[in-house]
Amino acid sequence: MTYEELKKQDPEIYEIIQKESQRQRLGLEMIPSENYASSAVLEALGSILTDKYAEGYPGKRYYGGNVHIDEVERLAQKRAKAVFGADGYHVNVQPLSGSPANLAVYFALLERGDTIMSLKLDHGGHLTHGSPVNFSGKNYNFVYYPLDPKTEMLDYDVIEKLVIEHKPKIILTGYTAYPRTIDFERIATIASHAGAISMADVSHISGLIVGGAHQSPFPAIDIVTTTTHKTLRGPRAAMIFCREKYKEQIDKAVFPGMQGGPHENTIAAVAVALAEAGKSEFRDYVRQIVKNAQALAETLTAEGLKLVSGGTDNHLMLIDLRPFTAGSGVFVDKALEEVGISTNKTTVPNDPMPPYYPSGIRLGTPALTSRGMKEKEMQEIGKMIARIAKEFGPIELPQEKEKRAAALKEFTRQMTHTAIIKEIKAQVEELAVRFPVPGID
Ligand code: DSN
Repeated sequence: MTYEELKKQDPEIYEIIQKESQRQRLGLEMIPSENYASSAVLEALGSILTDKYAEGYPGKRYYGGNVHIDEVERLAQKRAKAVFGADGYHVNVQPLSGSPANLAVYFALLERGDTIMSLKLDHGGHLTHGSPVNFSGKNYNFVYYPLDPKTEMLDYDVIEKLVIEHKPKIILTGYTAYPRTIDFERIATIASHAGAISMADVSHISGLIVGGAHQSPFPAIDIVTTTTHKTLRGPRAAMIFCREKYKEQIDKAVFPGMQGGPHENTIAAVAVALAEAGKSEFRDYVRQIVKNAQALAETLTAEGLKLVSGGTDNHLMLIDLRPFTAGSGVFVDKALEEVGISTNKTTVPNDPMPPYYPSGIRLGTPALTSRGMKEKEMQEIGKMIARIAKEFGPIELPQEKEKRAAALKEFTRQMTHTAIIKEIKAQVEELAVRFPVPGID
């Protein structure tokens, strides 16, 4: 995009976008939930469709002039069902993002106080999967299943036992920090034996599902939510697939239940991304994401780092820093940011530390794969990450909570001047500039 008019009209915002473009070019984006949308997706997102109000659904709007908007939304729905192979499902493409999509499902199908079963949050669940500080945890009775303490993977026998004990109305699968394959059919069978609704939040792996690199939740799971901006490479938005029998409840929960006017420019951009995901190149792309993740995981392990569950089957992995010391995720995350590698600090299963000062680092390969990087680059990057983790992972966080922020500030001040940071930052830039950033270059 050239931003010519923006440069003239609003140089301040233009300059910020230029600085962010440069940060993206010179750095390595390894937050597993981030990616680069194509120029075509960005053009649809920045189109005049943003000007239209369209409360309601195609064929039944509360505003006039929606003849073409209806075409956009119907096309997005048709493409969504086709690329996901979701025959027999209805899809709502209006949720503004992943959290409202999940909340709309609960609002549609549950009464306040009803029971939902989901994965423990420090084991990989999302904020909207029952965090006590989130709307979900405040309004519904979440009960949790754990990962197996030895394998750090799902144990379906334990899930089944807990479902029989707690009788949830919804069993939720699909996670925000789980590096292994999910057996959707097994979850659906457990749910159906218990008379529960099965729900999968596949936000992280939806691109892998479309590209055939992960088992599909269709036709086993009753309700499937997904964001559209992660492995799917669309704009920031979400969709809800549901069996036809839930269509009315889900649509009513999204509008008028939780949202007003849908963002039809975003829905158009979702449609463009879905068309891109339907191409054969997308299958190659997602397979490369997984190959890259495996190459990265192997390098990190060979360098002596511990990964949660010992590796990955998908696009992400979690470094467990507890073998160095618990709570050092915040230092390693800061040091990686300083060299230009964006990851995020995260809790690891049974983390003794809180989410802001956790013991792990979550990272993934979707964005780097979109830039065209392959296994060779993952090996180089893995060695850089391992050097940082080994250097800064052993730094101890103060026991006293009130001293932690100051310790992080002092760490940041000193770390930026160290030789290792300067050396790796130069290596990162040298590698990054060789690979164009989609949507920018
Ligand atoms: N924030 C997203 C993630 O990083 O996984 C989920 O909402």
